[in-house]
Amino acid sequence: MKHIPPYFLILALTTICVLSCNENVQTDEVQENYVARNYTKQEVDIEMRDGVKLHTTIYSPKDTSREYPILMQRTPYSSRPYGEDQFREQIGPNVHLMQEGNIIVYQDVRGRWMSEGRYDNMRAFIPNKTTKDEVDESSDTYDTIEWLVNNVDNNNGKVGVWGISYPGFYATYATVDAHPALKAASPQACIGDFFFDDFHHNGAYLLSYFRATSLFGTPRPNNESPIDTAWYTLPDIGTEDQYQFFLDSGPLQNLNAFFEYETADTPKIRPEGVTDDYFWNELKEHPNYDELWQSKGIIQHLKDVKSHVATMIVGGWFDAEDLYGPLETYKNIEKYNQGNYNTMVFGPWDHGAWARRKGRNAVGNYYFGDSISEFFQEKIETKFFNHFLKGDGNGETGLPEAYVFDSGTKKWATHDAWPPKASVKKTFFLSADQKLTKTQKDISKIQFVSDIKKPVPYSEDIKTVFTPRKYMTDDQRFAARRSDVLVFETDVMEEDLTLAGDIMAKLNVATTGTAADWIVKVIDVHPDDAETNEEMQDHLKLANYHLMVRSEVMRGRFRNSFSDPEPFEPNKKTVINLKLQDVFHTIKKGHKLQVQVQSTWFPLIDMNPQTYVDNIFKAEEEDFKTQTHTVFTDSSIEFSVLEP
Ligand code: PG9
Repeated sequence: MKHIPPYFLILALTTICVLSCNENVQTDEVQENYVARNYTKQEVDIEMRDGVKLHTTIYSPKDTSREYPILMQRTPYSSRPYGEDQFREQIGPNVHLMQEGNIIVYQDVRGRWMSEGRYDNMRAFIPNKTTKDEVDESSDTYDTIEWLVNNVDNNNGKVGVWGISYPGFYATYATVDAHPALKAASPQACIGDFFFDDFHHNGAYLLSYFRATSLFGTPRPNNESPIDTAWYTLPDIGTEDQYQFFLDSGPLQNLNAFFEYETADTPKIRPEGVTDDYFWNELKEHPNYDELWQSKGIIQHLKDVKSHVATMIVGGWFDAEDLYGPLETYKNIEKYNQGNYNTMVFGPWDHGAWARRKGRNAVGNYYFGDSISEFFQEKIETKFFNHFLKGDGNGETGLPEAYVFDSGTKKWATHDAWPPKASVKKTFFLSADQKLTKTQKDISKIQFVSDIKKPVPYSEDIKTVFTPRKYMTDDQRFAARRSDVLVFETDVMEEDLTLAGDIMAKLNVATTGTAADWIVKVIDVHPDDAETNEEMQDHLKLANYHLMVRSEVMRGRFRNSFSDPEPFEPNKKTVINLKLQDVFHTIKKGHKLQVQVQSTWFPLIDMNPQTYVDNIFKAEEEDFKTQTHTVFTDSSIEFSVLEP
């Protein structure tokens, strides 16, 4: 064999190794059939303490020469594909954790898909259980982990859980009365409470979630029996023009027909024999924050998370679905469990975008940078799980308390607390000349007609969606030019202003009616020389782009209590305190800070009749009235500002 200089030999051997053992080379992309070629799959029905069996899929590395931790996701969205010869293209929280080798587990939660039992949408936690029949998602997780660590080959006795959105809610739930083998939990965009996440925002119903309602509200045909194909149908409103459809459909009760379930003589779109109440009924029969909704929230149960469970809460600053959940989950674990390893990561993402690998990270029209999700997956998420599941788990991860992306400067920052300890409250006043000023000018008032026949669209680009997402960074110039949207704007910023933390709108308002919604939007007005990016819709330019940074609604009846609503007294000056979820955004020098105030936001949320009725889901056509609203200029907005 011809003498080959050693360095060529090394190069050749290295090349051969990379080509032949590329299975274990950390790569950004997933090779075809990677899972099938590197993992075995088994499906088991694990018996819970009450005898109900939950369908559980276990992917184990084919390399049995070493032990692995277990990474589990519990989901209402199915652990399919079903069948031990059917494999997902990718498994686990990210491609790195898949390629390194972990035992990856997916479980259909109680009452969903192939698991037995009765589903309960956001099942309430049962504290201090005393019998085997008292079961919830905490006990189901505990029993599942107990079975896994005692029955799955090659596991190292350590378990991590992760999940995005509803699976994120189950990941949070796992930390309550946690199994001792649970060492790491990453609830991501985790639902905290359906009265403040997803279906409601401060009591206003998200009409834009209309189609998603049946996903959770339709019990399986035989309820308790497993099923491996979707049994629900999403209501078909027959048009892409969701604004016009819901404007024409009038009061919410006109939508009941979409949710009438099967009876002997009126077969509708529901499976035969469905008799249970379901989610639409819960929504329309419980318009206030009553025992039903209160019992379903998980945030209240985060006062005793055991210190053996490290938590990393992940969210997106532009997540339209679950912002309350991850922020309140992080803050409450931090508040009540001082000694725990509890951190947060918030990036410039919409719902779950951090789990996707798209190179360019943008939300709707707005571009934030390249490979931000990839950075999170490789340098943050993988490091977190490996430390606590494969490493010494002493908490020295090298990761900060808060890894947060400034959506204004488009740069990551780290803080040892969230909100940052250096954040201070800065108040801006809404003045009659529609300026946003640091000092309060004369107390006067601004009025506008809130026309129920011409509600303010929530976007210029309203499509019939499963849930709305892209609007969170939409340009707000279309709204600014309407007479029923009040605009308050600073002069051009002479220096950067970094907003870091929550925002409190302290409005003084009145209405000629007896009910009203109040919406506040915080906007970063770009200069005329801002350069447009490729994600921008054709009719838009980044020059003068009114980037919505945060928005929120307060259904006025709940201004003093979410459980005990009350009407407005016509024409009486009334206080509305509206908290907007945290932001981390620098209004850069040369930009302007703008606040918009309006009373309709359609059909993101349902139309307020503007006449007080006990239950808007049962309001009649004649209850809906155009009214004149007033904002007094002693109203103010309190920002959390990070001083340079
Ligand atoms: N939180 C998200 C969601 C819940 C309910 C309806 C639609 C979406 C999610 O689980 O993705």
